[in-house]
Amino acid sequence: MSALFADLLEVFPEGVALFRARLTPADQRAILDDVAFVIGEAPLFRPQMPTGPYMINSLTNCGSLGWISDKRGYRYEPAHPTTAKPWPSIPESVLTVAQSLTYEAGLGAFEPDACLVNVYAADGRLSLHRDYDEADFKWPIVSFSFGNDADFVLGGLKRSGKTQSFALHSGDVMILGGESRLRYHGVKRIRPGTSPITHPVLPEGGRINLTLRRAR
Ligand code: MD6
Ligand code: FE
Repeated sequence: MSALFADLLEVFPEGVALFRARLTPADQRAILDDVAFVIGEAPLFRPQMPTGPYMINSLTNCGSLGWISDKRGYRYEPAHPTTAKPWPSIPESVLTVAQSLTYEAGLGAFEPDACLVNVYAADGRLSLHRDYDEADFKWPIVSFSFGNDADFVLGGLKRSGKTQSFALHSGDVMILGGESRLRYHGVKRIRPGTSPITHPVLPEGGRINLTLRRAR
């Protein structure tokens, strides 16, 4: 690629689709209203990792299954770990966008049964990982970003693989599917003061990420 265009054209591996600014600020606020409802029904919590320390970000879930972690391991559960109530359902506002963009990306139909809500404070981050707790990796994962920019790292199929870094902005929707479903990835840092929107559920200087999955 010529040096002139290298900065303008974003090139990603097969199976990665990044829909920049797909959600307008009004779309983003409407989805965050639905996220506020989810958090009201299923309060945010900070899970303990099987290795001992607590996660840096707080999280909750919607859908028939929700991702949790404790000393017994990482897994999907049908109920909230402290209220013991079933997770609220996935809001239509995100479900319809996730389904149409998966189709648009050429990755077929998508029937998610789980949506992880990750809430980053200003100092939030997420270490390099791959999403490996789902039953069938043929299903993609669809990710929505809200609030401040995240410095996202996309790696290879091995932890030691080559990485590329780029920002995820509020309103971006990213899909990891196909050959890239099990790529390592993480969030290095959140960039304060970059959010184009405000909303009561967005922490000061922070960010919210939703990932829709098919767990079973
Ligand atoms: C985040 N995202 O953007 C973290 N996982 O805050 C993820 O961990 C992720 O963006 C699977 C697929 C897409 C993702
Ligand atoms: Fe992930």
